[in-house]
Amino acid sequence: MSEVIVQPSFSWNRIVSQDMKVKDWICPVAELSEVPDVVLLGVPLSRSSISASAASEFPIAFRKSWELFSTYYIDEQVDFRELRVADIGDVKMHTTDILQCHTNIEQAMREVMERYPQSFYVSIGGDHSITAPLVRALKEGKRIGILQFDTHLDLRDLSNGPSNGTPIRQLLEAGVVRGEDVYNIGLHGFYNAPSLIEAARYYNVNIITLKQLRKTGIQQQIAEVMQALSEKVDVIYVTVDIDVLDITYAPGVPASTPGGMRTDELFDLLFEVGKSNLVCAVDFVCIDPHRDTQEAQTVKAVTYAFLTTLVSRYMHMKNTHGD
Ligand SMILES: [Mn+2]
Repeated sequence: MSEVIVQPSFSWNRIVSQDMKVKDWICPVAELSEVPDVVLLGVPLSRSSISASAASEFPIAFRKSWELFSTYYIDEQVDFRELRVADIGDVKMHTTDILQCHTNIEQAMREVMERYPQSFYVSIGGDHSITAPLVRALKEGKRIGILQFDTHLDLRDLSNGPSNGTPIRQLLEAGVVRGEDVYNIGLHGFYNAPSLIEAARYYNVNIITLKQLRKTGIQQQIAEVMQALSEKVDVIYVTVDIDVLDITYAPGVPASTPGGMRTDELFDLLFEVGKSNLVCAVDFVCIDPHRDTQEAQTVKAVTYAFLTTLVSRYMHMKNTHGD
């Protein structure tokens, strides 16, 4: 059917029962008769990572973790199994050619959007280089806001070609996104060179450091960012570089650092983000399952973050439609 989307090498035997697990709930797109509310796309690329990474293995590790989670969310006392989530498969990658991989990612995202124009898109990386082609596909004349959770600005110049350190720079240089519409949340410590801070100033990228976020509070900070974005953009793309988490919480990330965010903070942030109608897509990137602990603590944290985004979205949909 598609030349750039392939079926994943792993899928669950789904069992429908009262005690539903996420593995029984998310289904291959071919098995869903209705239009999905959410489309899941695996983007297994990690050749473009600056640090050696097996992030290309993450989409499968992510799918395998689904058996550990229920569709019932106790914090809000809500079961969100009626949200229709379809797994469309993985972007087909070229073995060595990164630019070809990026072309495939862009085309795959376009195909997903053409088939399901009203759905919410979740992309599972892969390293952070995948965000540039994903956002390019979304463009179509729209003004796009980017909410980026990251320990880095990802504004490296392109003299060494596209990598996981360049996606935001690429989008700014190509005029796909304006710097004033980019909000980076989570910078901390000693991990961004002065020239990159200068680039952020040059492009007017909005920086909210982790310290500032903690001072303002998660609810208020996200409300402020969403309010500001709603006055200028048509849609919001959320990109979650898991290296935003502290190394203790996310050992399975090549660039993870001390002094980062806690998992509960990321979950709370994504719960707030899920309330916005403007948010149309999210990606989770830079997780290397081969570096993870034996208990897969990083993989599980991402699945939790993904589910938190969806449950918030589901609750918001229910409230908006009143049924
Ligand atoms: Mn990044």
